[in-house]
Amino acid sequence: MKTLIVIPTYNEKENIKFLVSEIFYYLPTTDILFIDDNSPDQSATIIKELQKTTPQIYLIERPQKLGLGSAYLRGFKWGLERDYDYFFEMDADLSHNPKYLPDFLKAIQTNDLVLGSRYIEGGDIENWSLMRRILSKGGSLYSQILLRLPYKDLTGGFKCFSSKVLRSIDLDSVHSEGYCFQIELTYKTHKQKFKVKEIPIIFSNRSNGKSKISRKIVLEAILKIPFLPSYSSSD
Ligand SMILES: Nc1nc2c(ncn2[C@@H]2O[C@H](COP(=O)(O)OP(=O)(O)OP(=O)(O)O)[C@@H](O)[C@H]2O)c(=O)[nH]1
Ligand SMILES: [Mg+2]
Repeated sequence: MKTLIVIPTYNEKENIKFLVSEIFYYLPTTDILFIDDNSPDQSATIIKELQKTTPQIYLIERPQKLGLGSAYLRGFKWGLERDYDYFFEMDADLSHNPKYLPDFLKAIQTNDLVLGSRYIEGGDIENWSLMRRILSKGGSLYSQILLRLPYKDLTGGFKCFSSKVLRSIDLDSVHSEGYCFQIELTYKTHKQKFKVKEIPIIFSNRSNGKSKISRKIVLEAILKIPFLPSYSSSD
């Protein structure tokens, strides 16, 4: 059972070392693939330093900030070529606590996609502003209604896919980035009748580094979500 944790990074140098040590504490046999977009803070240098002693760490470097969605797609394709069985999506900012990794791995044995959920019993958010809560919860509700999806947390980015899902989704047809990317992938998985399960996670606000969420990402989600059913009709 080969697992790959795909982690996009942009200016995460304060978080990488601790994140990696926590991941290996909870999932010692996993591989990690970082996709770094030429972070000005030299995050890639820290990753390369870790690679010297840890062969399970991989790095793809892209020339400029190209967005979270395309970073994940690049990582998934890399992993599919190397026959990984399970693919995690995870942020580098420690908002996604590695202690949940074993819960995901257990749940994925009987499901095809596992979503880390802040909005089911046992899930929660620590230290988020009211505005961020409204955006995230509002985005989930908006998508739940428009796309008729039965899942409570659609904007989250702590997920585990089985390889068969990623092989059957046409990854080249996915063109969205932030929130919309997360919603689109879950929507496409659901449409193909794969088994999706939410497990509770407590999400903590980043303590180091800056958020990359922008007005553009929010706008993308608002504008594109109503049209996802027509974009996805040929899948
Ligand atoms: N490679 C790459 N990584 C990115 C890009 N944008 C964001 N990231 C990374 O994607 C992850 C999520 O980004 P965040 O800034 O934490 O966004 P967020 O989690 O929606 O926002 P916060 O909750 O405020 O942290 C982090 O690991 C970022 O470093 C990008 O354009 N390219
Ligand atoms: Mg974050």
